Formats: sequence, C-alpha cells, structure tokens
Amino acid sequence: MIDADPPIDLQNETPPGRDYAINRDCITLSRHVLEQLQSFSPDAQDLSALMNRIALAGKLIARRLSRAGLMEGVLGFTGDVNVQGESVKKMDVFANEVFISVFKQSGLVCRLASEEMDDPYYIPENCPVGRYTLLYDPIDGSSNVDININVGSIFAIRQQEGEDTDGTAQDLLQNGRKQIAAGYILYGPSTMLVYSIGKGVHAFTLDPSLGEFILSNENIQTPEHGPVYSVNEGNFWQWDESIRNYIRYVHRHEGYTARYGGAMVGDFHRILFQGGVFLYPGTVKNPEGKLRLLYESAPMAFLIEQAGGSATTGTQDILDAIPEKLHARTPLIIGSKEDVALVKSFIQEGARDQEEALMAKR
Ligand code: FBP
Repeated sequence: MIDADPPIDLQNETPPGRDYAINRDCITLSRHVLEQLQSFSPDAQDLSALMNRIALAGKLIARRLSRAGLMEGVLGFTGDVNVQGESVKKMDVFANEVFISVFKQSGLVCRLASEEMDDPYYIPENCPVGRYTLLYDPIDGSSNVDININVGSIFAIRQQEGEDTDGTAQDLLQNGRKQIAAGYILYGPSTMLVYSIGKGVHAFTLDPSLGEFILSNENIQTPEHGPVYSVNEGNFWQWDESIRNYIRYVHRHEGYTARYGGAMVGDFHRILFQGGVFLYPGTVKNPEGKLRLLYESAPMAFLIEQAGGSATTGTQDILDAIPEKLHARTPLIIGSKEDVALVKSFIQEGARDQEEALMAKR
C-alpha cells in the first residue's frame, strides 16, 4: 500500500495530478516491454529481463561518466588500437566490460558482439538456453568522452540462428530486419534510454532518486521534415559531388540549420524528436563511410522506421543492407522522410549525370 489514503476513484473523484504521477512513476522499462508484448509468456519475460539488464548497463556507465572528472584513470586513452584501427579510450573498455558483466548468469544472452571486440564474446553458462545475441557500441561518440560532451551506447538484439559451432557468427551477417529490438542510451544532461521492439519508439528518462528508467515519451513520431542537417562538413572535399551539391543546396536555401555534435546518438536524438537529417557519407578514402552497419546504423534505422522516418545507404534502405563481415561499415543518411528523400534525389541525379558522362564518352 503506497499510503494510508482511502481507495481512490481515478476517474471522477481525484484531480489527475497525484495519481498520474504515481502511475507514471510505475511505468518502468521492464513493465513497458511486457505491456507492449501484451503477454507474460516466457519469451516476453525474457525480453523484458533482457531490456532491464541493458538499463542496468546504462545506469552503471552513466554513474561512471557523471563522476569521471573526479576519478583517477577513468578518462584518456589505453594506448591500444581496436579492430577498427581506432585508439581505444578507457571508457570504451569500461563500458564494453559492463555490458558483458550485466549479462553474466542471466540465461538470456549467449553471444555479445561489440565495436571494441574483434570477435563475438560467448557467455557459456547462458548457451544454449539463451538464444539472444546483443550487438552494441558501448560508447558512441568516443571523441566527446574526455571533454564532457554527450555520448551514447547503441544496442540491437537478434535471435541466434543455428549453433554457430565455429564461432564465426555467420548468422549475424543478415539484414537489419532480423533485429527484434534496438535502441540507445544517451548520456546527456539527463540519461535517456530510447528503444523499440517493433511496436513504436519509446523514451525513458533515468530518475536518479529512484534509480529507475521511467517512461517519458511514448510512440515518438519523427516530423516529415525538419530544419536540421547534421554532417561533418570538414569532409566536404572528400565527398562525392552529389553530396557536395546537397550541402550547397541547404547553404543556399532558407530554413536549414547545421547541428553536429560529434556523437551520432546525440545528433540522432535531436532529429528523432525535431526532424531533419543526419549524414555520414562515404569519402574518397573510405567509400563505405565510418559508421558500422550491425551495431550503429542498423539499430538507428530500426528506430527511425518505427518513428515514421527513413534510413538509406544512398542506394538501398539500411535495413536491407547485408554486411559481408561483423565490423562492416556503411554510408548513412537517416532522419525525416522528406529530408532523406531530398538527399537521395541529389545522389540519384549524380548517378544519372555520371551515366550520361559515360555515355557521352563512348
Ligand atoms: P565511435 O563509435 O568510435 O565513437 O565512432 C562513431 C562516431 O563517433 C559517431 O558517433 C559520430 O557521428 C562520428 O563517429 C564522428 O566522426 P567524425 O569525427 O569523423 O565526424
């Protein structure tokens, strides 16, 4: 019993204020997942428990980030280089370990694949019971960690297919429509967890006083169009002419404004709520771009399509793209339907121009 007040008639008697707050504070992530699935079946309980473990990972990482400036040995580089060829931050390693630890003794996740690990990590005590695989980027926006600007964690959940006896996780090399859930945790002024299990996109805010992620936005819909374009213009001269033409267009037309925070999770979060488009195109040096398909682009594409937006490589939907390897990269254009379509129209026009130029040469 919360308090000694007599039973309350929610409908008629009591002003909404108090009861609404009680009800709202009780909509935790694990409860919301079960409500979404409208089932208490073992599978539903498993997915709810799995999401709760991801939430725990988010709380542990948020706690570390919030005190990083006061602790020794938390910030800076480890001196190692990861499978991506990137210098590894100490927070990358900590966050990667946290995700592994929260799934130990869970019977839920048999395999974890991360940006920070060459090969998938197996939790033997969870196999073969746990048929789920967690794909994740433990710290997205690593370049922001040491200067206290927002970063995130990105995750996707897939069902394991086959026994993966050779440990090469070939069953993961499938398109993004195989994801059964995806989301991210944004470590910003407040810590938020945004997720989807294919039934809309929902956001939770961490209430530090409760230590719980509480529902704050349900069934988020991305506007058809937004003023924001988010891209690292420092790469301008490395892009294909078609992308350069799109940027020239937004420079010359009213109603557009640039926002780029150096962490895709933060830039995506703004676009999810306010509309616009985020781009990380291919470059001359890296035609496949920088972002990884399985644990960066595909999870965000799953969310944006659930929120009424779209995501493309420029030539195909991100959710249809099939990775040729675990850490495959892909160009990414993601956001509001109209703005993504506008970028695509420049790419298609560029392709037509190249085609005509080729024809003219023959
Ligand atoms: P990490 O996961 O290694 O942080 O890389 C991804 C990312 O940081 C994105 O979050 C961000 O949008 C992009 O790289 C920034 O790259 P750049 O500094 O080249 O603009």
